[in-house]
Amino acid sequence: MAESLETLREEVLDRIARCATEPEIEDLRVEYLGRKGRLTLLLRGLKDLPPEERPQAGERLNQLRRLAEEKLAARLAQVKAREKERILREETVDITLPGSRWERGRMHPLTLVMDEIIDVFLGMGFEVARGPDIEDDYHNFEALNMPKDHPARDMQDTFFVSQDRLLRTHTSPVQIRVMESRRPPLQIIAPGAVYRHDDDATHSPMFHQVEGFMVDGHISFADLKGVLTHFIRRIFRPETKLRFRPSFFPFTEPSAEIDMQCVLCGGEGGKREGSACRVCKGSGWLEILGAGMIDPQVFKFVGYDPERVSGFAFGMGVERIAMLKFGIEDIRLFFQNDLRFLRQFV
Ligand code: 2NM
Repeated sequence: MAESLETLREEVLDRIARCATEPEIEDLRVEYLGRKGRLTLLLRGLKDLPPEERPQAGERLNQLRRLAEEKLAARLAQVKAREKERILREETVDITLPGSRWERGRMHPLTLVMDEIIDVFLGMGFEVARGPDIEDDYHNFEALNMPKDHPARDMQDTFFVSQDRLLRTHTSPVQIRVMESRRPPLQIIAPGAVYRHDDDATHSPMFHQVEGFMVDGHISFADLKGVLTHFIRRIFRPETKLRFRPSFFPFTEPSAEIDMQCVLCGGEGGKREGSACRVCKGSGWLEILGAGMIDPQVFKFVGYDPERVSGFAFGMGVERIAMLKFGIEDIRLFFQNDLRFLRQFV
């Protein structure tokens, strides 16, 4: 007994000393000191010894048990302390390292131009109105004096969502909705995305318009000219000249297309010098706006008396203005999200 206890003592101390992790220590504790542990069983087996041997054997077993408990606790503390040191050593943060840069984003060129356009009209007392991208036939066509069989409907290559629902082909339906719900005097612009089945270097199936109108008792074509001339001269050069050409829209009468002097050649055209201007193809003029006096039929649709009110309306493509302002030749660049393109605008 004495000899085997000595062997056991050496074995326990040796195994404790070789424990390197908390789970190993716990396993060892269970193996020797648990309910069915080897030392526990030996203590329980004391009763089988001759009575005269029990006190001494009991004393020695208890000593060994206390020793094992002490050594396990000491080893546990040591392993924990080492682990803490390792964490402190390996998981330190070097606060003197340079930080990682935050990429600074930029405004999209269309957003820049859109905001600029809106600002000029806010400066003239216009309000901004918005409406749904998905419209019904009535607001997109019917109330704008384009009945089902109207040839002007063919001019629009419409994306239909269902029989009666479509992606708006212009923002004019916003103006209809404003006039339906409010009375003159009104000065409103409707900026937003519009959709047409069209896709090449100057046409995108989704693009942006700003349309607007002014309605009151005595609004004239002179008001139209004044507002749009001021607008163009704020967006482009202050001396820019405009040209009003007769045109046709179903929702305005009379209607006009408005040209401005070319942003590149300033109206020179360059034909006489032998090479036509790249931007205006030598004419000296660029088509930039459509406009007109709101047709009495449109007023009837929204419940206004055409005898008592008059107004003008206009529309423009934001991409076209941005392309002229920045000298961009392909509309698709706006939507490809190539950072080399997007980074060029402040
Ligand atoms: C244009 C050209 C001419 C226009 C008309 C209306 C409305 F709803 F008031 F009748 N909104 N926008 C209009 C008129 C739009 O875009 C080239």
